Amino acid sequence: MKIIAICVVILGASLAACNSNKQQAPAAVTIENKKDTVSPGNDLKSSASATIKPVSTFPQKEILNGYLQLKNALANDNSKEAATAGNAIVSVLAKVDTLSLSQSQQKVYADLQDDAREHAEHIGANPGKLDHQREHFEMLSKDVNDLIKNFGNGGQTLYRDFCPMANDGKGASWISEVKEIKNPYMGKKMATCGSVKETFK
Ligand SMILES: [Cu+2]
Repeated sequence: MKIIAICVVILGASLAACNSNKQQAPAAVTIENKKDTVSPGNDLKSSASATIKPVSTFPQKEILNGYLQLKNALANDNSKEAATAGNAIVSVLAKVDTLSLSQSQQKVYADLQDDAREHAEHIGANPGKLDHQREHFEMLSKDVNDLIKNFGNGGQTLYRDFCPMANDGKGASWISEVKEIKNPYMGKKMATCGSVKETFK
């Protein structure tokens, strides 16, 4: 009981001191979280395995929803809907609260957030240009793959598909929520080109 009470006090204090004490607030919260979930004495090893667990405050499901909407729009050759989904991803990325993430997750997210946002922005800004959108989608898909490996699959089974013909014959991956191949790079003209390479359960 006492620990919980202290925890609440620290959390309250850090919220109140949000502006003046940005550096210390997240550290205090992190320490309390570790006390609750990890036995004392465990260090890097335990926090590394903990990063696989989804973070409730990270909008992973919303990011994935936007991405899958984009993927399906491209598979249907619907450039306008792809742009809408790209803009939706930009909005979700903008509201990620990085201070709520563990240190290792902050690092992962810091490495890809600018890149992912840029690709989503270009997709959003180019309705009518499917080829251009698909170029950015190829790079955004790599970021989403990294996000899944670090923040989980958002509670749904996902597949990493690969088409050797995409990306000018260099091959390209995408993430799908269905096992059936619906190729977002080739669109309707070659919808079933590709195969499942990895499953995220
Ligand atoms: Cu562009």
